[in-house]
Amino acid sequence: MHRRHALRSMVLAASSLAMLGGCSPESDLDEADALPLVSQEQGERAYDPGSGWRLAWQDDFTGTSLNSSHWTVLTSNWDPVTTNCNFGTGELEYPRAQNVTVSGGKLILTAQRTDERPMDSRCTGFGPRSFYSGRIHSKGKVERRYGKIVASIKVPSGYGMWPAFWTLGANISNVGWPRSGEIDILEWHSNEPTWMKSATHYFNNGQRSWGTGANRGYSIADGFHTYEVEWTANQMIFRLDGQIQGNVFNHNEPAFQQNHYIILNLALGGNWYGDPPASAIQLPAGQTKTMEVEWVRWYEQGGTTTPTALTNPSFESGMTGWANWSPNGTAAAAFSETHNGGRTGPHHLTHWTNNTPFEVWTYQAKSGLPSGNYRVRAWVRKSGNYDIARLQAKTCGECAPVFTNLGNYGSYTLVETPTISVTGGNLELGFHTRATSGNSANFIHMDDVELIRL
Ligand SMILES: [Ca+2]
Repeated sequence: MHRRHALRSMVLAASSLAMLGGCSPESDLDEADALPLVSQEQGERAYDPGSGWRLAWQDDFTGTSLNSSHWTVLTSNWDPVTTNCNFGTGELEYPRAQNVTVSGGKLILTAQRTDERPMDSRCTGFGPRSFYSGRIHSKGKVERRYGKIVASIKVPSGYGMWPAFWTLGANISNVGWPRSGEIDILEWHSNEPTWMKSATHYFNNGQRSWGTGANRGYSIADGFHTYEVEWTANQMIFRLDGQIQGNVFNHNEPAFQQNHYIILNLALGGNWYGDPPASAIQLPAGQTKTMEVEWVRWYEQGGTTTPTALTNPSFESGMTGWANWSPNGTAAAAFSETHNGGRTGPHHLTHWTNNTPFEVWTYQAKSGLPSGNYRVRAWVRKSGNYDIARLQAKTCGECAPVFTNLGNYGSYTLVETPTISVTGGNLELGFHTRATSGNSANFIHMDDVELIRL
């Protein structure tokens, strides 16, 4: 049941390493440099996503109640989405509706100690909880993929406080954790109060975790800061206050090519703190701790995305519109078009090997494109080992490509390249693969290619 236990330890370790390594430009600030609390306050709408980003969804927490078309409030220490007790981490709180309020333009999650011994009947083996607190999620209501997910949040200080702003893959009820994927944008731990701790958790031949952090140089608790992930098809960048950045996470797992939903919660204790007793938590009876959220926003890349017409993008007309480049004539051993299992229509493109080494670049050349920023998208299934497996684009035959390395995807998965700037009107786009060994289990199926102008 403590399925997030190992990963939390890894997050802590990763963040600690980041501190020792001095990765952050702020990490050498000492106590004398600490700024007064008031300067930490961020004004409403102080955040600028930068050019090229369009607001796709937001909640400003106006009015006097939570927007139920955006959020579901948890009212138990049993989570019906992930079907676990105490959220798999041994947290000490019992979420309930009256500890989730909206006022003054903010969401307020309030924690308080209780001796009422609340406990869900499905969690009797875990014993009663010692605190009430607030926890909301957007599952089934706000689920999106990619973009910038940002919030302005004030986390409470004190030993045992575990506020979090994070996501889970929307398919978690079907595939479970960690196959669903998890993006921890902000977690806060009182032992390292200057740090925004960020992490990802996913499955790739077992449970994998990756962690980073961004260091403000003074405690980020008790003041508003913006916490952000910039998530594309192949990369995540985590930022504190729009500027302080941890390491970059490169990925191509299916977990991060699908919709995620948002979770905001204020946990207490649990395994990230080494499972302390309730008596150790710095929240006396009769007092409260609050996690406050001014706004949450989800930005999309691009102003309006404009599809550009391609010839035969779904391979329903053979190889019309597509060319193959291959060194040493190896493409014949590698390239085929099959009639089985197209994502749309009966046909798709296949690159595969039957133990014969090959390399092939199947591409469509476009000319006369309006100058601008473009991305290529396609749906891919893939299995086996390749030396090169890329969806890529380049502005001339000898130009350096932008590309996304393809992961292994059991079902058709939408992938996209990084942005490429086109100024001369020309673009070559498609799939570049190379394999030196393998068998019939080595295949890539590709279908429904799109060229998008941002
Ligand atoms: Ca097709």
